[in-house]
Amino acid sequence: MRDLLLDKAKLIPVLVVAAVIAVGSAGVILLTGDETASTTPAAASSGSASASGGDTAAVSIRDFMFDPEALEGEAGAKIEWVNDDDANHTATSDDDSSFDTGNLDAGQTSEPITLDKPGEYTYVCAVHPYMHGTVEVK
Ligand SMILES: [Cu+2]
Repeated sequence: MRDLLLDKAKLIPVLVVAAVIAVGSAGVILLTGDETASTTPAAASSGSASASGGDTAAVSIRDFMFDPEALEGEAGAKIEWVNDDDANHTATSDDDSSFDTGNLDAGQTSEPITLDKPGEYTYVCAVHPYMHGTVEVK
């Protein structure tokens, strides 16, 4: 019995480290509010992530790319863009009306954007139109 307890105590730091590595490799998929940070192993390989209603998903902008490039969410889920780059960026929907973060300085996080209408939204950085991203609302 005593040995079992010791093993558990040793295991916990290992799990914490594993979780940190998993989050780091999957890009930034943060759910704020009551939720703790979480990630899906599948998201790392596909470059996509998902968020459910009421959650906030974060898209990181780094090295002139959106990470994850493809985000999937339920209607009502919030999305925010975090500029982890040294350059200014935006996340601006291609239809010019669904959303636009406006200019994000280095280190700045956008106001959360909520998409209530299902559909696939493609977006670019208005400063660097070769930067593409997609949000699919279900
Ligand atoms: Cu840009």
